[in-house]
Amino acid sequence: MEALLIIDVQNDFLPGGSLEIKHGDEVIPVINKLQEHFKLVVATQDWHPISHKSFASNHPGKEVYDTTNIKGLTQVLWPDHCVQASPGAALSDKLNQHRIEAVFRKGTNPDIDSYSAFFDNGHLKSTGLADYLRGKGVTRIYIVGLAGDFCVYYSAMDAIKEGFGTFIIEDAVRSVFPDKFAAVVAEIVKEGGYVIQSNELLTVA
Ligand code: VGL
Ligand code: ZN
Repeated sequence: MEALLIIDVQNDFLPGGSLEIKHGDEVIPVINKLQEHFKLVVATQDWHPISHKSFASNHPGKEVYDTTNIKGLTQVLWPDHCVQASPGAALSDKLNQHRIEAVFRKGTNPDIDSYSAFFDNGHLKSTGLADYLRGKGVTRIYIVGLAGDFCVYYSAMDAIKEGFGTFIIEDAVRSVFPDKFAAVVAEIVKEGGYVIQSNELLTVA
């Protein structure tokens, strides 16, 4: 059984959003098409309290994109984004949401960031996603969305560690720092995952 995992297609990560990813909106039509190919579609939402420690605004004297140390982990400091229940945190209304069976929220603990759909960055707490997918008989996960060099990357690494066949659909992903994505691809492949293009799934059977 296969599942499509849609990462963080939220207004704040799209053009015009507070943490906009260049060309982020281009993934949406591809993802909408891909959804038709999957029996199970699941999504994530970055969902931060306003006091979240990943926000530069909560570190006086620090600037956006500076780094700091949180619980022994290097933390990039972001603009305020995906504040719980704000319009920026909503999934894009261009994304077809009718087939999304469950939405897993992450980044709710103000003291630690959570790039992966499965665990926070310190692996302190599970979101429950791995057990949810196993409970539905899923063995292969296809990952799409934003951002390729953060939440997609960390989710793929955890999916591999959790024992799922793990595929990133490259043309349905955009990155905060696009130049970093080649290294992400190399790392995913090195760990046993796959990086494919949407047409490998969508070509007529
Ligand atoms: C993300 C930076 C901060 C992501 C979330 O969805 O990739 N990036 N929070
Ligand atoms: Zn975030």
